[in-house]
Amino acid sequence: MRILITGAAGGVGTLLRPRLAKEGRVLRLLDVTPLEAGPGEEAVTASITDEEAMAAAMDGVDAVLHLGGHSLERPWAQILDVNVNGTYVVLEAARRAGVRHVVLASSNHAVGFAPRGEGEAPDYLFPRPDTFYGVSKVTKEALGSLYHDRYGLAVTCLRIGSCFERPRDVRMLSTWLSPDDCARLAEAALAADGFHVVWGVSANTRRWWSLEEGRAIGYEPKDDAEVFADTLVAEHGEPDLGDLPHSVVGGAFCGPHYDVDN
Ligand code: 15L
Repeated sequence: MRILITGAAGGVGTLLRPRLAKEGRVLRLLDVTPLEAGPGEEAVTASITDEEAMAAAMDGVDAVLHLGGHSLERPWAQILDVNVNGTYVVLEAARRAGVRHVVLASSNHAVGFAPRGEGEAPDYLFPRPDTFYGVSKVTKEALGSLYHDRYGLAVTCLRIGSCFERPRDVRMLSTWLSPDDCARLAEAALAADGFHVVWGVSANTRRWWSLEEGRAIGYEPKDDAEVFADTLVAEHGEPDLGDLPHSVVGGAFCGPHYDVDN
C-alpha cells in the first residue's frame, strides 16, 4: 500500500505524517520544499502543477491525499495556478495512473459565508466561499465530483476546520480538528468508496458542524477542544455567537479587512 501525500511539508501534512505511518504502508511525501524520507517513506520534491512530475509521482500509488496548495488567501493568479490548476493536475495524473482513492483537503472556507443557524450546519452545504482561497476549495470539490462521476475515482472532500496541535482562539473551540482526529478522518476517507463531502472537525462540545457524513464513512472523532476552554476564554472572553467571527462558518476570513492586494 503506497499513499501519495501532496503538500506533505505543510501544516496538516507535518501533523499527519507520523500518524499515518503504518506497517506495510509507504508514504510518498511530495512537496516543493525538500523533505528527508524516514523509514517507510519516500520523498519527492515537485510542484503539484508540474504534469510530468505528477505523472511520475503516481507510479505504484494506491491512494492520494491531496493537501498541496496555498492554505490562506492569496492573489487570484496564485490561487488559480496552484490551487485550481494544481488540483486538476493531481486528479488527472491519478486518473491516468489508475489510482482508486483520492482524498481532497477542502476547507470550511468553501462555505465560509454560511451563517450560524439554529441547528448544525449540514453536510454538503451549498458553496458560499469567503475568499479566492475558498473559491479554490469549491473548485477542488467540483473537480473531485467530476472525476468521481465521469471516471469512477472514489473521492472524499474534507471541509477541514482548524487543524492545529491545539485550538488557538475561542472560535477554534468549535472548529478545531485535532491532529489525531485528522488522522482518523484521513484513514476513513482513504478507505471510503463513492463521493463524499465531510466536515473535518473534532467532537467539540461547541461544535456546530455536522458529523453525520463523517460518521457514515467510519470517522469517529475522540477529541474535544473544550479541555482548552478555560484558558482561552480567560484570555479572550466568551464569544458573542451573533457577531463575527462566530456568526459565520469562515470566521475572520469573512471580515471586511481580510483581503489581499490583487
Ligand atoms: C483554513 O483553511 C486555513 O488553512 C487554516 O490556516 C485556518 O485558518 C483554518 O482554515 C480555519 O478556518 O481556522
